[in-house]
Amino acid sequence: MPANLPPEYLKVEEQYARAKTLEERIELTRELIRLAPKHKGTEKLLKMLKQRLAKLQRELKEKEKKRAGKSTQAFAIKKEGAAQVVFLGFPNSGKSTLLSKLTAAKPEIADYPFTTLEPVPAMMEIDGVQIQLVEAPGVVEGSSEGRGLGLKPLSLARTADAIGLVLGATDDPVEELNVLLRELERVGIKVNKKPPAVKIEERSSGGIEVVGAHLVSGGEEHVREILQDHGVFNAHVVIWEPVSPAQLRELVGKSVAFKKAFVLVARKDIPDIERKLSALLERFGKDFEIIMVGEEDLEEVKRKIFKSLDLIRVFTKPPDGEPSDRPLVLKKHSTILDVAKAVHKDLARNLKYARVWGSTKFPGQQVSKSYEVRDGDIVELHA
Ligand SMILES: Nc1nc2c(ncn2[C@@H]2O[C@H](COP(=O)(O)OP(=O)(O)OP(=O)(O)O)[C@@H](O)[C@H]2O)c(=O)[nH]1
Ligand SMILES: [Mg+2]
Repeated sequence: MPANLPPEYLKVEEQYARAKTLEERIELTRELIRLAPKHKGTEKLLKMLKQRLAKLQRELKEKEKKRAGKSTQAFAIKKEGAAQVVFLGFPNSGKSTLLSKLTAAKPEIADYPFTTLEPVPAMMEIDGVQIQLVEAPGVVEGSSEGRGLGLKPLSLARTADAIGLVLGATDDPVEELNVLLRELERVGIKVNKKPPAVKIEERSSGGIEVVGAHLVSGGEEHVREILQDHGVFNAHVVIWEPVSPAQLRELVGKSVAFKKAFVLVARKDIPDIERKLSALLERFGKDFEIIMVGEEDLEEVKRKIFKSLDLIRVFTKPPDGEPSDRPLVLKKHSTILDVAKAVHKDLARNLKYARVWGSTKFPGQQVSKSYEVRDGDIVELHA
């Protein structure tokens, strides 16, 4: 090892030793190649680093190929209603019991693990909104590596709009949740974390266009290289906030997904429940909505599930007419223009203004297209 390596190099080398993901190792190896002094004494080192980079890139390709293959190991449930929520938990945690309380479904409930072997979809209605709940077959420690039913139950979490983590199979809810989160993490599902502020729109032609490339170290050229490494040659990329090249790789390679999640405590008759619940709240209360089933009435449970989806309901009304009793369901932070789009695209095109009852200062106040609507608003659109 040449003695005259600069301190920045040694720092990155340390980071490399601690790196967890292939994506991080690739980026740090590139960084080492860049930082290594270029002279006779470092030729061997550079050669080694380049070989390592090539090897890591091969491994990444292999991993992605495998992941694509694994999609055959996935359950798929067609989405219905305003959102799809998957119930994920250990076998015997009470998922089917919960589903039968919240919907009209009658899944088999029994006192042995893996009673449910196929996903069970069912519709839950709350305040005029239909939400699809899907019971996933049980997840166990090691599902991500093929134990139990393997990756199939976890695959449902990747496509759902939100995950309800059901606890109740063991006497230790904290440990139960830890295991579930670990299994999700291992298949690249990050819950209740903010995704990097990057939008990648693949196109059929036109090359790679990048807005905000200065927010990635290595700039536009590096962004292009990362996309091309993953077989993307035409895309419009917008970056709003600093993002590490490793994160960008994860996004482009679709090796991570960001999902909303909440916790459902399905059983309140475990020994020493009070103490265990407070431990759960202490450890996870900051990051997760923790819903106790049984303590509150079921309508309240449904309402909390709806709330954790970050959706809003808007009731449209014609001028001089009554508001519709079926709400439009939109994402939080939607605007008047989004409301119009949800009604009809022609209406969106010709929209001039709207009147709103609810979130505005005055009932029926006139607002512009960019006004952000709130849950429960009544909206009169004027074209
Ligand atoms: N004591 C108690 N038992 C419950 C409760 N909820 C469910 N059970 C029982 O726990 C067992 C498993 O319940 P299920 O609803 O079938 O659990 P599951 O999570 O769907 O199980 P799998 O489909 O096998 O993964 C059944 O015997 C239920 O009667 C509860 O709140 N308290
Ligand atoms: Mg079940």
